[in-house]
This record gives sequence, C-alpha cells and structure tokens, in this order.
Amino acid sequence: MHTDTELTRLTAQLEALIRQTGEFIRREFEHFSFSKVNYKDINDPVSYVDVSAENMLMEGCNKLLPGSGFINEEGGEIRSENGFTWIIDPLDGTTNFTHGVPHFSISVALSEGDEVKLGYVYHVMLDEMYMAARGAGAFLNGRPIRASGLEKLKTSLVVTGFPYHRKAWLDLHLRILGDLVDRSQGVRRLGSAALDLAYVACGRLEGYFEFGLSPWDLAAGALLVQEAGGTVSDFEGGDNYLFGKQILATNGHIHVELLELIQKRILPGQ
Ligand code: 2AM
Ligand code: CA
Repeated sequence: MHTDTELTRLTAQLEALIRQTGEFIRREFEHFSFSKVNYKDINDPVSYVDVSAENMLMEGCNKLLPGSGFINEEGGEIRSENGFTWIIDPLDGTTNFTHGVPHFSISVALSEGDEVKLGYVYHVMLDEMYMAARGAGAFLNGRPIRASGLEKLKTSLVVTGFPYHRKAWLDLHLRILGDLVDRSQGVRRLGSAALDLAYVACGRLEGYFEFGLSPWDLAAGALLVQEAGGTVSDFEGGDNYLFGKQILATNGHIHVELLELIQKRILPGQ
C-alpha cells in the first residue's frame, strides 16, 4: 500500500468482503441448530459457520494483498512474504451465535510489520461497520466516532469477559469484579471482545478489560479505541496487550482509575 488511491481501493474491497461474509453468517444464523456445534475445548465451540467464514475472508484478503501472512482464530498462522499480516476472527462471539443471541461480529485487522494499520469490526446483526485506519480516525458506518467524555469510574459503564483457562485468573477476576460493581455505574458481559472494544470506541461504554484473549479477538478493536481517542494498555500500563493475555481499554479519562483498581488485586506472581 503505497498511495492514498491504493489504500482507498483496498478499504472499499475489504469492506465489501466483510459485508459479504456477514451476509453468509446472517443467513446461517436464521436456521442454525445447536447439533452442528463442535468443541475445540470444553468451553470453546466452533461450527461450520466459523470455518466457512474464515475461508471466505482468507481467500479474499489474500487476493487483495498476495503473499500476506495470517494469524487466524480457526486456521493458525501463515508467515508473511510481503510484510503484511491479516489478523482475523471470522465469528467473535461464537457462543452467542450458537445459542441464538444476536450479538457477534467479524474482526479483521491488517498489520504492517508489528504495527496494526487497519481494523474492521462488523456487528453482523445490527449491520454496524466499525473501521479505523492508523492516523486517520475511527468510523461507524462512515461517520467519525469518539470515545466517551465521562471522567469518573463512578458514572462509567464497564464491560468484561470471564477468563477461561486459569483458575488463578478467574479468582483474580472475581475479586476485581467485586470492587468494580461497587465503584462503577455498572458492569456488563456481552460475549464478543471485538464488539466490547468497538462499543468503547463509539462511546457506548467507558471501559473494557479481560484476561487470556488472543490477537484475533483484539487487534482491530484496540486500533478502533486508540483512533477514537481512547487508551489501550496491559495491566502494567504497557503496550503488551495483543499477545500478553491481558487488556484494558478505556475512554482515556478513567484509565488510571481502572488500572489502579485492577493492579490492587493482582498479587505478586499472578
Ligand atoms: P470467540 O467467540 O471467537 O471464541 C468473550 O469474553 C470473548 O472470549 C469472545 O471474544 C470469545 O471469542 C472469547 N472466547 C470464548 N471462548 C473462549 C475460550 N474458550 N478461550 C478463549 N477465548 C474465548
Ligand atoms: Ca474471538
């Protein structure tokens, strides 16, 4: 991607590809049956819909930038030959999808080297296309979005997800929740990390934190929050949130307050 014209062409084609994949997911959602669910792990469901959507996205993204690498939820990792890597979650919120809850998304990010340059999160059932390009802002269906202006945790709505893999993370998470229910306006658990981040970016929610997630859940949404004027960090306030298994994203104003609340509960060695 060397010129603005090339970038404009790429983003238009990418958006069309994501919408087309979204149409497929929406159609399948209407008649999906729980008997078609397989389990990668005890609480990690997958269906032919996840796999087919990922194949559609991979094929399309590879045509857009031949020789690209991939880091995908269902397909594993392919090394980049051209410096670009796609980071894709074809269906974020699979548990919602399989239970008939209409809150799930497609998440597609494009990185050049180590830096995420483009991010798309598509709320399939609401037809909301969230898009961010580094240095150029964040948008919802083409309109600029900003993170919320609320300044205090006390009046903030915070979203999270429960940790899956480690008992120590779950214990810690529950201790943090105990504090947060008391010190915020409310806590939500919606089931798609990519949409949690998109909602922080557009000002519906003030903060989001979670343990144990992967780059495909977070890459596009984290760029959305940053480009909407919010702040994203790990639980030490550093930058290792994509691969570091801990993420805090806020409107910026409540970042320190929420970070301190989390840190207070993290015991040495956890
Ligand atoms: P998924 O639907 O693509 O699996 C909700 O807290 C977030 O956690 C979602 O983004 C969801 O992504 C992810 N998630 C669900 N089950 C998971 C598991 N077993 N391990 C890791 N992440 C999971
Ligand atoms: Ca996911």
